[in-house]
Amino acid sequence: MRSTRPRFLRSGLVSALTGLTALGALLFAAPGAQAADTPLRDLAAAKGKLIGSAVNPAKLTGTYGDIAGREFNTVTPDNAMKWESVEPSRGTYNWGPADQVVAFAAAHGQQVRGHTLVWHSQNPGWLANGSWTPAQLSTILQDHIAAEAGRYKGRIAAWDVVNEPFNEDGTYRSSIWYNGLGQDYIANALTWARAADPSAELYINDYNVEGVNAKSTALYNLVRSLKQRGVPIDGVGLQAHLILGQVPATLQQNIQRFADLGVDVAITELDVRMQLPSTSAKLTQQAADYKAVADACVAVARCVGVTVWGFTDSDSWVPDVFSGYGAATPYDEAFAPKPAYHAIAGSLGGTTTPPDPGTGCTAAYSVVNQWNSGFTGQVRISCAGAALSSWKATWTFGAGQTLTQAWNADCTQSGAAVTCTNASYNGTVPDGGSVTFGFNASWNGSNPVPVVTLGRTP
Ligand code: G2I
Repeated sequence: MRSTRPRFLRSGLVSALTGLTALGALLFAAPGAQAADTPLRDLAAAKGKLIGSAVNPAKLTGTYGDIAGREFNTVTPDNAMKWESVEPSRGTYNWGPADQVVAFAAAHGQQVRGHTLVWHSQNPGWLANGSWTPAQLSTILQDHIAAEAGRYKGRIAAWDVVNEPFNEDGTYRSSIWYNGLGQDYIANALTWARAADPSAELYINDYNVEGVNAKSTALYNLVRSLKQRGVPIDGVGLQAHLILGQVPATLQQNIQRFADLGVDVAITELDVRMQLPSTSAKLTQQAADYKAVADACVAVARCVGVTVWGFTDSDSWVPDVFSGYGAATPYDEAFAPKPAYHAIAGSLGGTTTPPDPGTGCTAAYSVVNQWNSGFTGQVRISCAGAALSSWKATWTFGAGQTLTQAWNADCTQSGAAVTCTNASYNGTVPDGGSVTFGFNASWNGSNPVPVVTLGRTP
């Protein structure tokens, strides 16, 4: 079985524990300090999953670069590896931006998802407007794949070799490739990609194939037939450009049926767009949608992970294309994590994020340090869309844990039930901001993460 999973460049679990210990020490030294949440990549790696984002190489500095490097264990160049970017005129290659993404990934111990070798869109004018015999077109395609996949040989974990080959009804999309070469352009592209980079996982990637429908069934039938013919195909990419509240009910079933064909599945371009302006209710629904997608991937062993198509609302294709829609990503335009971010973290097991329609805020619980008899916990309350005042966070310890000390909140425990109310100085969680409190507790045997419920004190 080919799989991207053994290729982690650092052990997520080990780095997560190392990071947690460091955070724990920080808290002991300065109990009032705000500690960061466990990065998504460490949570994902502990589950053997990938968590990624499309990235724009021109932006990989400052806060954008910090988040891209810290939170994700795979990156996909958003446009830099597309044909018009790398070969704007015939035989003249511009590798600069693509090289930047590959170098960034190497520096941050990340995989790269290559995107994309064969597509109907974003082709250079010389190619799209040329008139080619089938033999010429075939040579052009083979040369392009050999050049690009060859350049990055051994450095790309997975290639979206073929992008968006189907129409909504499951027929083949009319394109320069299908019209000129027939449906076997797909098999040939996969075969040439394997020859150029034998270690890369080879994918077909498409949108509106997340649930069981005519288009995903056409993709399913294609993959089955490619496998039967011995054509190299290792995975399918479900892009998942979704609309608020519309995660297909058959998502997990669909992932599973591809897995049962003997290929991997990746969620490759997740975003959840909403009609603007965003409200706390919409952000709560969006968090539930992100969680549903991540949960479906976590539930199927051959689902290798989830990549979001841009991690911040300031870097999303959505507002440019869907007028009046936006706010589709897990971070807002000012790089503050939204409820969707905490929902992904919750799905990956690190924190819990009950949607709280009453407050529009989320509470993220995490264990930031743990030793043989005790642990340090942290709860971060984040609000987006509305502020929260006079807050109360409650949970039930599931395995006999007992609070010994708390800071930045007044906490009491009665039996297994813990109630923490704000301290005098942090009773307001601003819209778009967060408040963090911490505690020490004892544990014995196991230390499961509880679900935190948010409320207001009377
Ligand atoms: O359309 C969303 C995605 C659907 N699946 C395939 C992905 O490759 C695709 O990504 C988007 C990029 O995120 C956009 O950034 O593909 C678009 C093109 O189809 C990209 O937009 C284009 C703009 O339309 C151009 O005006 C611009 O010059 O990006 C170009 C480069 O910045």
